[in-house]
Amino acid sequence: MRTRVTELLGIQYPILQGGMAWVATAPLVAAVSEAGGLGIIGSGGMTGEELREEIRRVRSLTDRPFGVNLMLLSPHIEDQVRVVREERVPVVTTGAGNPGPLVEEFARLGIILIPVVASVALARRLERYGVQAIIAEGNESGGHVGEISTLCLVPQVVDAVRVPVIAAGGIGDGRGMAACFALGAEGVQLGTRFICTEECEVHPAYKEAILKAHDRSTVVTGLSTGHPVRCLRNRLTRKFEELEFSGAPREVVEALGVGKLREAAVCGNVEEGSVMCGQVAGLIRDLKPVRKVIEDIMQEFWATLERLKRVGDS
Ligand code: TUI
Repeated sequence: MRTRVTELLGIQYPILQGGMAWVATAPLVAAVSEAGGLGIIGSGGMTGEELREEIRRVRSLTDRPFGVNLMLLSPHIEDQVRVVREERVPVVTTGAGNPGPLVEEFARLGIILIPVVASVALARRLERYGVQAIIAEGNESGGHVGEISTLCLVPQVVDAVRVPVIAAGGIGDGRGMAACFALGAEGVQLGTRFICTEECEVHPAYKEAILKAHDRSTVVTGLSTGHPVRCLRNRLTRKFEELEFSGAPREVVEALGVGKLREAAVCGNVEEGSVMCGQVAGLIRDLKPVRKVIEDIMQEFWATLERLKRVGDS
């Protein structure tokens, strides 16, 4: 399969694995790249030197292209940028902010920078800066979210820019991928689907919680802080709701979230921790190897296109 995304990244399938903090570590990243997609390290929560170790761990497992996601709100962002530069990581994705100041330097070093955006305005601005592709992420996604749904955001970004657009948010199978291609995307990024894989190192209780989830299991907390986060409804999110509805000051609401993703992802505390995942959790019913996830998505993608060709035939 060839799209501008497979050509740009040198990969077999236009499938990226979201760079999820505390979740997307070397075994998952390498497995996705080995299976023909693009694995991406989630650097949020890592120091610069921890990131360097993770990059080297990926390189010990695969020779294929891979990426690093830089969470722009990370307290270690400057060190992480230095490490990415020194290690000559082939691809960098960014989230939760505007990576404008990095574009020129990364281009000079041959590092492909693909920002995640949640609005048309930022997509336009970053194209002017010179990024080579854009990930348009809808509000269905897990973790830090924007306001616009994937169905509405992706075609608006596709119409606004000339660079290839990768769709993210709400994609869990080949039907979702086909839907995004119908909107004009040339690649997809999936996070939640890759959590429920054998290779993902997240705590087993985190995977179990996603497998048990249904369509209405996720909520967005932290809207009042300006940093909204989608995660599974649990004791922690009920505390967030109480605080936010009672009009607690921003710092108090923000303090409740500190360290909670690690609490769920590493310690497996899925009641008091933040189980970040997308609305697509309700669609994910099985835990399987990464290679099978990618094969099944591609098989269903082609079957969907065939089915659509026959729409209207009696
Ligand atoms: O970054 C994400 N998702 C994330 S990051 C994360 S780590 C975390 N850990 C603890 C608490 C909270 C978060 C978990 N999930 N997705 C990419 C994304 N970026 N979605 C939306 C945006 C975004 C939003 C606003 C990108 C740019 C933006 O622009 C603001 C500006 O400066 O114009």
